[in-house]
Amino acid sequence: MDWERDGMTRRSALYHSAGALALVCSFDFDKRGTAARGKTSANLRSQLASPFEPFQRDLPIPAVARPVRATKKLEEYVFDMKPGTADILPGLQTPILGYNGGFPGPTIKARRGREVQVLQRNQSGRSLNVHLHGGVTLPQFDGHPHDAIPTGEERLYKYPNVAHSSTLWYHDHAHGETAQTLFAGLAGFYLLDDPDDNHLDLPQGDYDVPLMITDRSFNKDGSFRYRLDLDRGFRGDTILVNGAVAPRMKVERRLYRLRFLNASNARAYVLKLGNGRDMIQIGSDGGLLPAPVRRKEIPMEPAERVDVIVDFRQFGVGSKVILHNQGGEPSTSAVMRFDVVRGSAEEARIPKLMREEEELPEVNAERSWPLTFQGLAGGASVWQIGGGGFSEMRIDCRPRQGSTELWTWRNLSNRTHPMHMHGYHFKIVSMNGKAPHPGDRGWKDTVAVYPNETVVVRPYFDHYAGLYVFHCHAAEHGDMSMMGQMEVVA
Ligand SMILES: [Cu+2]
Repeated sequence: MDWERDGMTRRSALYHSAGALALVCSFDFDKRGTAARGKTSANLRSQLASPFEPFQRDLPIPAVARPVRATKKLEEYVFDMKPGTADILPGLQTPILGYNGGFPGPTIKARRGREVQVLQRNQSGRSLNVHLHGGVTLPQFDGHPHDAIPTGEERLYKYPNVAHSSTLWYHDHAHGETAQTLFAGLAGFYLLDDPDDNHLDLPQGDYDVPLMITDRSFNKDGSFRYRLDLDRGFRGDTILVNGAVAPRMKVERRLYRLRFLNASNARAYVLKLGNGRDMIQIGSDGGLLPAPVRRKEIPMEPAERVDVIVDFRQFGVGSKVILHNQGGEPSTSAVMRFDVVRGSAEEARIPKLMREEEELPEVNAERSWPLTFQGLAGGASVWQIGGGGFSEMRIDCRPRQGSTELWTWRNLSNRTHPMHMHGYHFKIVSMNGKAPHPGDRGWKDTVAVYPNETVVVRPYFDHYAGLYVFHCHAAEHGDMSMMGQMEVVA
């Protein structure tokens, strides 16, 4: 199936791409569309089309949060975690749980060297907490699963922003309930910028675009439909980018920085642009790579981030460039579309070198962690790390602050586990005996351990000492109960 329409007219491309997609919808929308016709005749055509057809809506960009107070050294924010509604399907309101009642939450733009404090007020009706994913924070601000904010109460989180520039995100981490709260909408971007990177002339402003990719299913009334699948994790039949069904985005013929985040519960994506045009990867979880890496396909497990530059000068005005999910079913194979609408003057460039390789301290310990699906007495099964499920009573290891270690994830199951470490970053040493892809050689906080494979990583326990968790970021796996604790000792 050829969805790529480089150089074709907009009209024919629109018809072609819409017709080519066999969409598996979770319910029949024609009835509701017919009923709604009388109400909004102005938008008749979009009412008649299935709301699950891709490229009908413009890409929303999550609002940038405004600090309530800001100095050179500190920015303060106040967020309310509360129920709200999202405009995802035409004519329907989708109930969500969100930061300030929105999905995605507001984007925090932070600067290296300037602290951010977020007062999180929990008005959700349930216990929550907040984890800044990829953040380097003291343990009391990390969102340990048992460190909850009861509903009606608030908590001040302090983020020192001592790490390099990187695409982070914040989300709920309530013990055993993250699959539900993440699914309900509690996720937002946190973009950490380092003024020292300004000389790289990367695309900025409107040309620096955060893209939160999630999957959902819907009930007839427009609400999210969740079905627990402890084995595979939740997999929806509809792709949302920044909360819109496979949207379209008008772009100019110039360089764009696209910051991909997989904020799905458990779905992995393999991103491919058009017929396989290059995306120039510049960053991963822990920030900028040493040098750009050209990629035609980018696999993304839950919680991973990949920053790319796309050069839209290679496409003519009028081109429609689809971002595909190579790993998807028919209804989840289109992620979004870029519509090239006009030329533009270029201010950015593709840098040759971005970041120096750090020298690491010697390896201080080696640890091996089998990942298993374990049957329990009574017939239930749980996911485990190192032969145990999560217990706040157990500390699985005590690395020394300032050291590096070698951790071997041995996946003895037939599901992929995106293994995530709080508080620190690691380098991937090998993936099933092979050197990692150049795009995976930067600092990481989440790594895919594929079924029956082995991944060796080298965490660097720099910055703060204290108690942090590490876990599988397939949310259903982490909840039940693929999570361990490490206490980094000074
Ligand atoms: Cu897992």
